[in-house]
Amino acid sequence: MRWRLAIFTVIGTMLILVAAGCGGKKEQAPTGKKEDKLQLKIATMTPSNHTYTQGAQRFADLIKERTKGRIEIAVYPDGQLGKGERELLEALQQGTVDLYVGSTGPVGGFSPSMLIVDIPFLFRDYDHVDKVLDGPVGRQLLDDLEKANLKGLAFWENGFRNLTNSKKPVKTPDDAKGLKIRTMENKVHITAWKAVGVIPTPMAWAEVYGALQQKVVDGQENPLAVITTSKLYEVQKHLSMTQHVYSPAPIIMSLKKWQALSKEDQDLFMKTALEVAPWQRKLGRDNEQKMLAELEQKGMVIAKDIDKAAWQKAMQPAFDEFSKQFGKDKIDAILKAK
Ligand code: EAX
Repeated sequence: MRWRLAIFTVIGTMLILVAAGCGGKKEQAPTGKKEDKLQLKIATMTPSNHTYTQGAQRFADLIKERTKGRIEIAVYPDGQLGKGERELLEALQQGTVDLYVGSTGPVGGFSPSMLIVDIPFLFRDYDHVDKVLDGPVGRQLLDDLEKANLKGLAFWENGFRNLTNSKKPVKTPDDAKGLKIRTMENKVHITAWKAVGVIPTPMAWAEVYGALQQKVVDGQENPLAVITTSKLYEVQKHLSMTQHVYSPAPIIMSLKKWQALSKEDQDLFMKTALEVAPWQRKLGRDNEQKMLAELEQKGMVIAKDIDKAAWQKAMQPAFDEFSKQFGKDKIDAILKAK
């Protein structure tokens, strides 16, 4: 009898040990540890050789190098992930696209405070731009994006915007009266062009080349880097160097995706985006003369000696209306930035 009890005791003990052992082998859930690989997508509306996309590629290369390949960011230029910048920003909010580099034009529709940068003739020159956008005013505008489920990392550059058209030489605001000009989906731009006396036609960027080609609109306005790399010289004859608005180009991340990063990775993304900013801005600034020469060589007729004071006066109603909306203190903080 005793020996039976001993056998049952040994078997029971073994069964308990085996059960405990199996239970301990549960699959380990992913820990989100450093070694977990992460693949992200960054989108631009402009071609591979445009400064947005060159900056995006440099950002991606640095992140891959600094995380030893753990984080890989694929660059999608040319509107591959959306037909316009507004659609890309909506995709960031949903988390279907992770990062974006693009004009502030449509951003004001998501974060109203950003509209201030699109006020005509607000920025004097590049030195003034850098002082404002790399200072507290710029940082606040980027931080305000969080209310729209977007994470603003840094201000990169689109550039000073110039008017093009297919109809006639335009030097003064009166020359532009009656032209149908495509604008960004931005109420400051629309107000400014209405004040000049043109017919503003807001449109997503992907539709602009075709609209110019089919003469649905007579003209558009963009910095030289966009005019050259998007080959607008193929559908536009006249360039007027109005430089009427400075267009920043923030690099923005989906807030959802930002919050999923470790603090260490968040610091790396922010540091790298800020580090790429001067490098990306320099690409456009250093090549302005080269781009002008290219556009002339491609057959564009360029009005360079523009009376900017006349354009500033013509767009003053937009300046006045939006200065009131934003408040004199905010406008002065920009105008007086040292
Ligand atoms: O961001 O929509 C525009 O005119 C923008 O400047 C262009 O897509 C580059």
